[in-house]
Amino acid sequence: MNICLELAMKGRGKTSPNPLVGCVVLDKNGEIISTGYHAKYGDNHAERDALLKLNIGDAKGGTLYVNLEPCSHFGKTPPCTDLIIEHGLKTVVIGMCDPNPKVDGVSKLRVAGIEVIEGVMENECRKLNEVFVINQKERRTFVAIKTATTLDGKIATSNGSSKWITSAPARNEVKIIREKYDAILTSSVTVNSDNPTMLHAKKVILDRNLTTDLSSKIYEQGDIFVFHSEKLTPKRDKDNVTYIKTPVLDGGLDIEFILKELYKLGIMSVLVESGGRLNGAFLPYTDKIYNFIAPKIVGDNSAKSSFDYREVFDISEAEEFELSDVVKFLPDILLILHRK
Ligand code: AOF
Ligand code: ZN
Repeated sequence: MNICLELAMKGRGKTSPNPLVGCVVLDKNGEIISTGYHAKYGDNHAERDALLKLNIGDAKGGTLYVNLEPCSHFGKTPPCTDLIIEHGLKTVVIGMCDPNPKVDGVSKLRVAGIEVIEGVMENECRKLNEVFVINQKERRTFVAIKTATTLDGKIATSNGSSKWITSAPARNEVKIIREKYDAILTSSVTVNSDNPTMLHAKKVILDRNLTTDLSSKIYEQGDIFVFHSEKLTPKRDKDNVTYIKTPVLDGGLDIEFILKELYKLGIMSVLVESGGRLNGAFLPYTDKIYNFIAPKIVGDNSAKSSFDYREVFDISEAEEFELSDVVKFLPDILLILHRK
């Protein structure tokens, strides 16, 4: 199953809205005779990729490992269960059930007389496909926030100086994290104050009053979706920019409306990279937080905080997250947290 997960990861950033899947086939003597993975959306499923490399008979009496329950429906490709049955496998070992309601591969395999072992390394498998699980079960975009702070939770000084809080290894990791998300999202405040490049295929900018300059670096590349107040009509056009009129709620753009639009646009996961206000606005909808921490202290209460959106008097009102992982990118660390 570990090999399945490693193979599955090769498809990272290329399979959305589909899952990351890897597959290993063993013959009846327990020798690995083939492997496969889902390389990109629309390509063969992992099981098909692995089995098509074999002749019928090679895997007879063998075992197939896959991190996700094999599909039993006709989608872009025919059901993987049919191919598994045709190859005469004796056992199928599955990491996790497919949350896609169209899929009932386990029963189909069992009816065909194949032994099915479920839930092997289930936690690791669920973690790998956390975006797919939320998309399938809740029919919404997975939301993550990335922030980089000092020890005292600051993302900039009071006058906006922030380059750089974290060092090169952490900043390089941010590029790797971005690749896992269908889109990155930021605000007009960040674009206007930091003029970031944010290389990505899809970028979302929340720009209520259309104050960002089309000559900003962020507009140079990628498909860009600008959400702005429905009261305004954009005057300037650029080929890679789509404008979306958005209702305004309590002085800010309606985040629920934006998330629904992103889902309709096929953006299955989004990484929010912005300041304290927008981070706060997205917090109620956030599944995951990446918090880089540099071993530095600003020590100024007027410096900008990573979350700054409300007044709180009782500590019990604090938003709670669960720590999933801690990784060193020395001299900094990365905390990965999930909603409790
Ligand atoms: C994948 N790759 O390796 C496996 C998948 O309509 P389709 O053909 O794109 O099928 C997509 C569904 O197939 C997907 O939602 C998931 O439930 C199931 N398994 N999908 O893209 C794979 N094994
Ligand atoms: Zn399949």
